[in-house]
Amino acid sequence: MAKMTLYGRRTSINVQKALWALRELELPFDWVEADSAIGWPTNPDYLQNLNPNGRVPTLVIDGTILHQSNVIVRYLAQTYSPGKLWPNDPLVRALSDVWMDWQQTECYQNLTPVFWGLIRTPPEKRDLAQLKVQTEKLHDNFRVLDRAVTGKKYVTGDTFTMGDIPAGAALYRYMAMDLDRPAMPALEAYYTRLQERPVYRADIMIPLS
Ligand SMILES: N[C@@H](CCC(=O)N[C@@H](CS)C(=O)NCC(=O)O)C(=O)O
Repeated sequence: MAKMTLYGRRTSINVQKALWALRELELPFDWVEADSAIGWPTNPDYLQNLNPNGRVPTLVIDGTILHQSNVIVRYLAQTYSPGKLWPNDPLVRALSDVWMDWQQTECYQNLTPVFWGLIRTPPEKRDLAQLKVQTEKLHDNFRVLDRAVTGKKYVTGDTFTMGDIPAGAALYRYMAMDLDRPAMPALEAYYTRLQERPVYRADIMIPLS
């Protein structure tokens, strides 16, 4: 078994994806809490030796350094969960990838400003007009996911795969923020289904602020 060390902080959605994959697969790893232990993101050693982007997560595997949360999830799935988190059928795997990339592109570009605007900005400093526009776009993103999981248990069908990890992490944020969400029954059922997983409840569903 490779020696793995994850650098991150629990409140980061990108770290949560890596953490979810590691814990879902019950893999042993060392955890380095970025804020307290290494003074992220300004620590020169971290920038120099681990992640020149100054971001988390970083996963070190037997001395090899991986950045990019979705890459980390894919690596762990392929290495430790072939045929399960990593679908063997290339087309099903591509479908998992669709939802991983959806989270990181379509969804994230709206989730980030809404999350920062609502959760990390004090009420008196919020740009409400801008927030309203971005929130509408975010609802549209999740309408897309709602359609995708209609008639399905998970994003690719009946089986939980790596594609559910980024989408599920983003979904928690969407559901946990105080937003006037449109009714999306399939999305709500999917969210309930994800909550059957102990790791989701323990590591993803944590207080937002
Ligand atoms: N594309 C990267 C993005 C990583 C990222 O943006 N991480 C955030 C935390 S969620 C971060 O480190 N932010 C640093 C900053 O905001 O200064 C990934 O998926 O890992």
